Amino acid sequence: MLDAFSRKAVSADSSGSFIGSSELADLKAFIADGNKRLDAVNAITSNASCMVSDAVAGICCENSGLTAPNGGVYTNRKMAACLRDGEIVLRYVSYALLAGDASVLQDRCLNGLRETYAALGVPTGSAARAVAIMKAAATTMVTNTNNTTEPKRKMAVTQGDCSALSAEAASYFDMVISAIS
Ligand SMILES: CCC1=C(C)/C(=C/C2=NC(=C\c3[nH]c(/C=C4\NC(=O)[C@H](C)[C@H]4CC)c(C)c3CCC(=O)O)/C(CCC(=O)O)=C2C)NC1=O
Repeated sequence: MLDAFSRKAVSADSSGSFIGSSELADLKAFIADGNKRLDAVNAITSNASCMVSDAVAGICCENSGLTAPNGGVYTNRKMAACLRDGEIVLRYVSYALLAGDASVLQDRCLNGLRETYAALGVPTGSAARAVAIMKAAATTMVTNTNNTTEPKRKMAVTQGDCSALSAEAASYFDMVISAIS
């Protein structure tokens, strides 16, 4: 598993070069935005169960076949597995956002997931849609612009521009979607 710092060392090593000034500037920016990043991770993790249940409810509303006999979440066992998978994905996205690097998500969550889903007959289109709903929710949580649920979900944080962190979080959700699609 890599983070923003070890990633720079590994890529410099692969070209046999020292860490250059542009890499150091990137890392300075990473440190300067550290508190924002922690707030962004907190925004996601404090709302995780709401985001997961909302996303799974969403796919079930959009596609009634999922809860019908032989559907993807038909039986409590499969519904429980689906909710758990949503939580796993969100947890690994939050780890990647904390580290500023996707390797933990890629290596420990997404590696082989497409094959697992194919073997079990988990409908990947619906799974990707659930991830897309979580992405929409998470990006509004990170920018603190969420107004689709109770207003109390807005967090008391120092005002600032979190658009870059929101875009970074979005890119991790996109990796999940492309890994299973
Ligand atoms: C380390 C990270 C990690 C991941 C990512 C993971 C995923 C994962 N999801 C599974 C199952 C599953 N995943 C789902 C998920 C869904 N079904 C749907 O229709 C929805 C679209 C979707 C929810 C959004 C379902 C229903 C199963 C059970 C399938 C079955 O047993 O028939 C399984 C098979 C074993 C089990 O049932 O527990 C694995 C390994 N496990 C891990 O340890």
